[in-house]
Amino acid sequence: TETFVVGSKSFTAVAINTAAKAGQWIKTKLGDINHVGTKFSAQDLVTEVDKGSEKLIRNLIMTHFPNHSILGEEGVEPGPEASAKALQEMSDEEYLWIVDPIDGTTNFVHGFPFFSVSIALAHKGEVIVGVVYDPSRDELFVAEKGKGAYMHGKKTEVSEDETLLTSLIATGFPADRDGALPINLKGVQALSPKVRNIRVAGSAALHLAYVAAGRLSGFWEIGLNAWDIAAGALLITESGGRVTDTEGKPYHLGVRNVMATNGHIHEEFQNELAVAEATGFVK
Ligand code: 2AM
Ligand code: CA
Ligand code: CA
Ligand code: CA
Repeated sequence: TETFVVGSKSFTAVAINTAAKAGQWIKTKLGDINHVGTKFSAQDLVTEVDKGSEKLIRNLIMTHFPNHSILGEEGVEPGPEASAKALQEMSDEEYLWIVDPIDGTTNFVHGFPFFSVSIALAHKGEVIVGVVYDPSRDELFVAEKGKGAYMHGKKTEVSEDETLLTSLIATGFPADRDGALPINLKGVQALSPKVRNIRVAGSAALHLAYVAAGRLSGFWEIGLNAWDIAAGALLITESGGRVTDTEGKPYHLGVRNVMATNGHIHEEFQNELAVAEATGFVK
């Protein structure tokens, strides 16, 4: 339809080709990093590969859609305030590409093969295309608003788990800790006795793609940015799942505390997080 195609160039085709090209390039750089820098805290890492991947992605998108806007992690000053401001300034753009050039930089630096490239396209603030690419497994997840989500031509569907008891879920520990316990540890305390098990694998975008594909039944994380979530959120809703903030409010680009499930366990999941919040557990 007109929404997705300009001339002969489909938005989705450009998103797919760009994510695939960036991911394949990243993979050639694994184990070949000369310098690891830090951003907002000692645990907040960045490499020349993050920056190179973002450059490659920006160039490809700009070649095809020169009048579109691009919000990319490495084009924004580090820290939550700067990224919220950058999103706010750009969220009114008609077409906004939202890019995480490597989601899971810590894994990339350590050679732990769980990282991804995340590319979303928003039209007037609503995500219409989402692509998450995992170069280590050559798995590409793609969703178009209203048209479903796919992995290599096969429709993805969320899991059928009806309760936490049979659910494998995931979360992420934030980089900006500076010696403190991760903020979501009380959520881990509340949920861990209720679920089958919990994974903390290090790429929010890929965790979200796994919820879409039914490999995980739920995921939550505190303090993320638009580029971590936008593509994965569309993958999940187009696979039959549900994405909100941790208070159950509908997902939008400004959501930082995200909760995503197969839909069936959403309320139970949210109740346990609320219990954790109310009763405190670890501080
Ligand atoms: P990144 O690898 O692109 O930086 C891991 O829990 C998740 O948190 C990853 O998706 C990671 O994305 C993200 N992350 C890392 N540092 C962060 C920070 N300083 N603020 C918010 N999210 C961060
Ligand atoms: Ca980062
Ligand atoms: Ca990220
Ligand atoms: Ca990143």
